[in-house]
Amino acid sequence: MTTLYQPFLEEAIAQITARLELSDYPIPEGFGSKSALAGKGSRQAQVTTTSYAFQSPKLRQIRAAHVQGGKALQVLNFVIFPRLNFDLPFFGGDLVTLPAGHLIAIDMQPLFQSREYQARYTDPILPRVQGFRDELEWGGDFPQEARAFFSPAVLWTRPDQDSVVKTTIFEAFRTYLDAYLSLVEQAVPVTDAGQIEQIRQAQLAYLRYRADKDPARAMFNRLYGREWTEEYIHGFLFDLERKMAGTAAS
Ligand code: DBV
Repeated sequence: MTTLYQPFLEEAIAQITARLELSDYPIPEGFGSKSALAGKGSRQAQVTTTSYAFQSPKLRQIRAAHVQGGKALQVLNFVIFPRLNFDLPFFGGDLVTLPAGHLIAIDMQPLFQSREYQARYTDPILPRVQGFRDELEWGGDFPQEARAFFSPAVLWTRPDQDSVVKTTIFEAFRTYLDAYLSLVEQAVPVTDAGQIEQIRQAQLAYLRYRADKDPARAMFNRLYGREWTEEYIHGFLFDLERKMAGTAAS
């Protein structure tokens, strides 16, 4: 069975387990694992989406959605949402394999696009990841409105070969996450109320964008229906607004 991104998931869990004080993050009932049959006739295949979620003292939610549907449908979407009293970037990994090929986005997604923010959160990363950016071709068309949410260190590429995913992309993923966890280790809490409010607004803008534009929505709708999909997106994948409506999220 093809599970192209299983080693990525295992690498991520190994790194966060080794470097963070982890505890479980609740996954709503019915969203831990979901399966459906997709396709017709001899092409029919079971598609299973498995969810993973953790938290740590500085990170509000560390979560993964792993879609496994055979050779032509594999996805690992792995995102880290810092707590609102840290101005850390998000870690965003979108590793996607569809019949048309592979699509890879990995970045430390910034809260702010200022030069000062880049100096703290992009400049230390770039030297470690520039080799991968040079080696892998730019993935082309990129939603214009998404640009605000990416850093100058983004890796965006559409490799032709599985072997590139298993080698170079794997090394890149490992390196970005390792660099991100170093930023987390060094991060100190923000105490200024005005600054915390700016962080909150920036986190909400990111979250709303991702929930509204989730490129997986059509796929999930087809597989599991609309009701399940909207609940998965707003109740798990991008849950900050719900959590803020409940209690004071931090
Ligand atoms: N993307 C997600 C989640 C996914 C997921 C939660 C659980 O945010 C999968 C699954 N991404 C996914 C799939 C596709 C993409 C594409 C299935 C293919 C959609 C398709 O072709 O049908 C980065 N992901 C993409 C694309 C980009 C990203 C730019 C191409 C989109 C397009 O062609 O329109 N990651 C994505 C993104 C942001 C990010 C837009 C914005 C902040 O962090």
